[in-house]
Amino acid sequence: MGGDERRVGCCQGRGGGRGLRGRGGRGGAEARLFAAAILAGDYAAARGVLHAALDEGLGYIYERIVAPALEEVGHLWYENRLTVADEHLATAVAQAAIASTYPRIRWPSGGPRAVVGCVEPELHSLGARMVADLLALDGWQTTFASGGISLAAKIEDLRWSEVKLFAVSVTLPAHLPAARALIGQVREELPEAKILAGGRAIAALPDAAEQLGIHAVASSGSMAVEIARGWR
Ligand code: B12
Repeated sequence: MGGDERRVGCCQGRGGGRGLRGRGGRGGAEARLFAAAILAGDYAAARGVLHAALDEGLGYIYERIVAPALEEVGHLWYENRLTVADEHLATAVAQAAIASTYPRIRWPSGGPRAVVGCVEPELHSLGARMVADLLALDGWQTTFASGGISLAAKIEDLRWSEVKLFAVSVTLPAHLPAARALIGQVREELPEAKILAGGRAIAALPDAAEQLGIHAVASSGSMAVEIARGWR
């Protein structure tokens, strides 16, 4: 890949995160192995790391292995040590490895309805996916709206009146106005629903819950699960 390509990636944004430095213990070692596997495009190795840790639960896999490994990818990208193509490959391999664990997980059915996703045009959907999966494992009937929640388009098929929890993920600060607008719509359409938000842009916002007019913010999927238990 040429030098120019290196300059048009995530490095245009701010903040590379701390990557894997300083992360010890079992999770740290697994995160390092997983990072090496996804950066090498080695699906079998990436899958192997996650399957070996499945007994610890999906929360452990997401928060101790996958998230720090992706943070490391972001860090290398930020430092111009990866191309955009490298980053895309690493993300794709990580997503495929995560998906390979799904058939081995016993997913509960039924439960109160939750909708989780990102506001358009946010493409950072992995964090939202993790939150959706952990809520589903905790007994929420979860709809993952992927990289774009459009109320107008989804109002029919999601049976909004039954939605008890609406969770939105925002990574880029530039997407906060769109998130604010969506939240306003949800509050109007679903006055009974609890609204939760998270993601990098939310974490960087002082008094995010107050500023956005929502019920709570959380910095991880497991924290989201804890908060949502009080709303069932
Ligand atoms: C993978 C990735 C991408 C992929 C996303 C693929 C996908 N399907 O998600 C692609 C290639 C699309 C991408 C694109 C871009 N990216 Co990018 N990307 C990343 C990377 C490497 C990893 C993100 C990730 O998945 N992390 C793992 C997840 C699990 O972490 P998380 O989202 O924070 O989620 C956790 C918590 O925040 C929380 N959470 C998240 N959502 C929610 C929601 C709720 C309700 C709750 C309760 C909790 C919660 O729980 C999660 C689990 O613990 C990061 C680096 C990094 N340090 O994060 C850069 C990064 C986020 N990207 C960045 C940038 C700049 C971009 C681009 C603008 C690049 C460009 N020039 O085009 C575009 C923007 C695209 C868009 N319109 O959104 C910057 C953002 C800088 C900033 N301003 O903050 C980063 C930080 C890289 C950097 N510079 O260091 N990116």
